Amino acid sequence: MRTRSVLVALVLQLLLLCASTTIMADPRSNTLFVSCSKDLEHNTTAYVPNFLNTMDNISNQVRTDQFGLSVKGSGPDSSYALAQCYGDLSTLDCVLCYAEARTLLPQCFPFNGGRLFLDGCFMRGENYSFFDEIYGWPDRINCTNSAPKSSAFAALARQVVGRLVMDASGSSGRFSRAAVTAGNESVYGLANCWRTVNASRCRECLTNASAALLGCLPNSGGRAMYTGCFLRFSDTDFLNNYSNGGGKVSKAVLIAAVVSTTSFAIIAIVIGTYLWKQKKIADKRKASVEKIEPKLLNSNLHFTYSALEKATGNFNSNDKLGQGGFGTVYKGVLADGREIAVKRLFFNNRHRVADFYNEVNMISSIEHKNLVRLLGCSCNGPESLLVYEYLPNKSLDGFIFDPVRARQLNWEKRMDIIVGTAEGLVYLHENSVIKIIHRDIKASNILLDSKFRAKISDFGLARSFEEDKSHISTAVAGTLGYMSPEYLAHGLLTEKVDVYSFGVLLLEIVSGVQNRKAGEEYTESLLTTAWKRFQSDTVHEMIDTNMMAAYNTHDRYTVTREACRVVHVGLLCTQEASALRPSMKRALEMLLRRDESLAPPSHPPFMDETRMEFNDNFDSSSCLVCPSGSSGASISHSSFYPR
Ligand SMILES: *[C@@H]1O[C@H](CO)[C@@H](O)[C@H](O)[C@H]1NC(C)=O
Ligand SMILES: *[C@@H]1O[C@H](CO)[C@@H](O)[C@H](O)[C@H]1NC(C)=O
Ligand SMILES: *[C@@H]1O[C@H](CO)[C@@H](O)[C@H](O)[C@H]1NC(C)=O
Ligand SMILES: *[C@@H]1O[C@H](CO)[C@@H](O)[C@H](O)[C@H]1NC(C)=O
Ligand SMILES: *[C@@H]1O[C@H](CO)[C@@H](O)[C@H](O)[C@H]1NC(C)=O
Ligand SMILES: *[C@@H]1O[C@H](CO)[C@@H](O)[C@H](O)[C@H]1NC(C)=O
Ligand SMILES: *[C@@H]1O[C@H](CO)[C@@H](O)[C@H](O)[C@H]1NC(C)=O
Ligand SMILES: *[C@@H]1O[C@H](CO)[C@@H](O)[C@H](O)[C@H]1NC(C)=O
Ligand SMILES: CC(=O)N[C@H]1CO[C@H](CO)[C@@H](O)[C@@H]1O
Repeated sequence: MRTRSVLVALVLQLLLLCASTTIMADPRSNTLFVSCSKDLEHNTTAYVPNFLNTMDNISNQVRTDQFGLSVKGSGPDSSYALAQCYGDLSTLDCVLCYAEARTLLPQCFPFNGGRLFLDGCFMRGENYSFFDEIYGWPDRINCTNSAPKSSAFAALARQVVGRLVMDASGSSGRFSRAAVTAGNESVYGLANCWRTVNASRCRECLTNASAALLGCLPNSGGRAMYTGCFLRFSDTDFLNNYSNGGGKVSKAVLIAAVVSTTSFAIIAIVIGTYLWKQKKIADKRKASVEKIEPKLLNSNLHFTYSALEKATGNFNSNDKLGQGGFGTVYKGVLADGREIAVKRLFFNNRHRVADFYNEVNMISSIEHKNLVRLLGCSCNGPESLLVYEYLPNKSLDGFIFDPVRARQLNWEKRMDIIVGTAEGLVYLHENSVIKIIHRDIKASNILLDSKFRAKISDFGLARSFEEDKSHISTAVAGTLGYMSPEYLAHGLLTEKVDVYSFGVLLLEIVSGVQNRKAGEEYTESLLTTAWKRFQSDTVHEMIDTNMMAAYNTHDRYTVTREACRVVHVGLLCTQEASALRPSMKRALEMLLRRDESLAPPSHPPFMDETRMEFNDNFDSSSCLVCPSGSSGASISHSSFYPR
């Protein structure tokens, strides 16, 4: 009898464990709709730090509350923002959905704001207080494409949607969910207003939205995306079995919890461990600041703020070399005549400063011919400054994407840049004392010295493997167009993220075309073009004509052959499955051993948001413009990719 009840308890706990794993089931982080504001931002220098601050603040709130609200600055450059997950997402799923939204919002720049509807969360930023708005011009309904449903379904849907509206506006979390079955028809739905909208306004928003949404019937479902609320119904169960923010606790969790109180202990331990880990990471960051500071101040890595102010002529805008994601770079000349580049960081708060010390401490110990040397920093002035060696020829993007300057980079030089960049990355991944994932490899981060040798710059985003290995990072940083699908969607960070970006870079160097320029998101990406050309044996058509013009017929043939091979390696590096991408070391070997055969890229690479259908089983032996080396799948996959 006793063993039996123990058994029953065990089974119940097992069931609960299953339930708690489905709690992390689906962040629904697919993008439904992005709408950028119509006004351009007013003053970049004032706006960007406010924006970054707001995002930081919201990230911290979302991690505990599934909701964040922040205001930074004043006047036309102020940054108001809000993020909220729908009430059926668990904390972890919410963080995942938010991480995706967080990478999308900067796409609206230089417009001063935008609204993002993901299937699991909402985010909005503006330069004014919009928190009680419920209507706006981008409000819309999106109906599911389907065959018409029965009139019984339509009647049930009307009833369910009506109830959702009443329940959500009456609940403290402004959220409600429903799963109702009548006869052989089922309707699932959720309604959510932003927490800044009061009950009566919430009801108004949802009432208006529901009236429009029910116009989708007799289709099987639809979504209403309004400035102040979100409403969805469907004939399939898209809901997560988790509830927060005043909604109803899902039945499965409720029953299990009532029957077995020990289950609470399990939940408590799981949540406790999670919070404890988070706190430990935060503590570690804090501790590292306090530990490094005195060491740095006494070392020759330290520059005084006034010396750097003087060297750059008070950060004279004529000496501005460029602007990166984390700061503006100026040219400077020190009192002893040394030329330097000074990076003036946007941020200056505690958390960011920790990263900053991290960068200085880590990179100053790293030296390689293909990495920009960090000479030191100014850490105790009014701003955080990094001091780098100065490179006269600026960055690769200034050459390959410019029709005139592109001619200065013939194929031999481009090949040297490719190999140099690969060597620098191999060093970061495999040889240095601390392994580093760069995270932001792109043409503008490849600087060129006076002999056009490649030097990788901007380690601002680099972290050591130890702390962040495959860790879900809420501060997903990087540049769209170069970001691998797993990093973009899930913040999953491995060295394969750099391999992917490197692959994109290879295609850009060969073609002289930038992968995806801001504001042109719906044009075909370079990756798509390369993949199609590879399949139709027309890779030679994408080679930069500005570069080819200088070659005679015979040399053209050689260059075409090599460029084709580089495109092939680029496609291998950008395969959707990160496990199939080669390591940087392997990619370098492929580039150097020019007569080794390469396997065909086995999976279509990630292409924009929509996954496109491609013919996977093309005949690789017919790759006419890649006469030797590039074609043929003589090497099996297992020997090809070291495990
Ligand atoms: C932009 O803002 C910065 C910092 O507040 C200020 O120094 C600068 O003068 C402003 N520029 C313009 C064009 O208003
Ligand atoms: C975040 O923003 C909110 C609202 O503007 C503010 O009350 C709060 O103090 C901020 N928190 C931090 C850590 O800056
Ligand atoms: C927001 O920015 C726009 C464009 O820069 C400006 O015209 C407007 O006055 C700003 N709004 C507020 C409330 O400052
Ligand atoms: C509706 O949603 C589908 C799939 O999410 C999308 O392809 C389509 O463009 C959307 N339509 C509108 C009008 O937003
Ligand atoms: C439910 O039953 C009705 C009639 O009994 C039928 O017309 C309808 O197709 C059924 N729906 C489903 C989803 O099976
Ligand atoms: C709700 O907010 C609106 C405007 O945002 C206001 O006019 C109304 O009085 C508020 N209602 C309640 C009950 O607070
Ligand atoms: C719904 O929104 C439209 C457009 O903003 C507005 O004209 C209408 O009065 C609203 N209807 C209700 C019932 O609030
Ligand atoms: C939620 O739980 C119900 C059973 O209570 C199950 O049928 C359904 O598939 C679950 N939904 C999800 C999304 O896990
Ligand atoms: C385009 C460009 O700036 N090229 C320069 C690269 O560096 C060498 C040496 O400093 C200069 O001579 C080139 O003009």
